[in-house]
Amino acid sequence: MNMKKKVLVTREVFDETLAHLAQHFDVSSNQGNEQWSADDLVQRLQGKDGALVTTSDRVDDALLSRCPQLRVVSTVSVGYNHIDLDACTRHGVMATNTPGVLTDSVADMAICLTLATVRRLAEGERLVRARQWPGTHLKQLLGHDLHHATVGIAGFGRIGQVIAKRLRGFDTDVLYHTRHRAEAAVEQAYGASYVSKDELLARSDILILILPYSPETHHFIGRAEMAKMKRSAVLINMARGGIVDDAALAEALRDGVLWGAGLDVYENEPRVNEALFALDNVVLSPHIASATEPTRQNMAMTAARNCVAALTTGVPPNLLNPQVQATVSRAG
Ligand code: 8YV
Repeated sequence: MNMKKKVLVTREVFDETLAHLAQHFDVSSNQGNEQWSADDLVQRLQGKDGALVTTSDRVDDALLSRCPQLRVVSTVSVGYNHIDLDACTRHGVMATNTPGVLTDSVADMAICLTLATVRRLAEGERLVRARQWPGTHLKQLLGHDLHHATVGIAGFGRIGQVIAKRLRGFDTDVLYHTRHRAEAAVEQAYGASYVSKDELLARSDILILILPYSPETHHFIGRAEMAKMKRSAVLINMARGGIVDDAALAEALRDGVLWGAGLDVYENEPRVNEALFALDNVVLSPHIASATEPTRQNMAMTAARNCVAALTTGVPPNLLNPQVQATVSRAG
């Protein structure tokens, strides 16, 4: 009799996700959403052929060396900086992600966090909830406008481009900077102009970060970069913790080097740099850019489909390390 392959789901997912996986595999899942240590994860992965993981699971050489049966790591995210792709390839493990299905929701949230920050929404909400609102008056909680602002986007992949599309509705001037300049037709379609990083820093009233995290983009925005920005500028981090030096940001916000910031992601999540809590000019959002019911459903189902394809056909959509196929065929 053919033994079913075994799959571990490391965090809570939807019933539909589990039902889809269960059509093909023997599935164990963490529906209680417990926080597992790296060792717990390795223990639970013993004998598993596949894993559905999230951004809080680190998949590196140390883990893969201890899980020799593993053939696929399917992350329920578009970002994959928590997965060492070279190590996966060396160990013959396919790695997949969920691009596309979260683009629109993350772009919506970029606009949401930008507006919340420039219009001081969280600060105002705190005032009302504290029962300290004295009633409206002319100079209360004065913010900045998004409409007609110059908005910079760092990172111009799928999500960056849709953010640019959304921004057109606000009559903004959109600048962007990215490693590989987009084609003229793309720039024209999204109404965005390419500028150098220095120009992006100097000209943006609002700077939205939506670039992938890697050793090259670590502290892409640090003290030196903040000093090049306008003192009236607002920084929005939609990308990954570590792209901004959060300690330097807290100082810049405290000292008036920047006017405000909106953060959906943090260095060392789920910890948040303590200095940020003391500041009113930062909006702190708990990494929810993709968190709508349909989008999270789609992400989980995309990850489940990736896992099924990897373990049944060996050719998953959204394969991040196609080189692995050479490794696997050599071994086979
Ligand atoms: C998280 C994200 O993965 O897709 C990404 O890269 O950062 C988010 O969508 C989310 O927390 C899903 O678990």
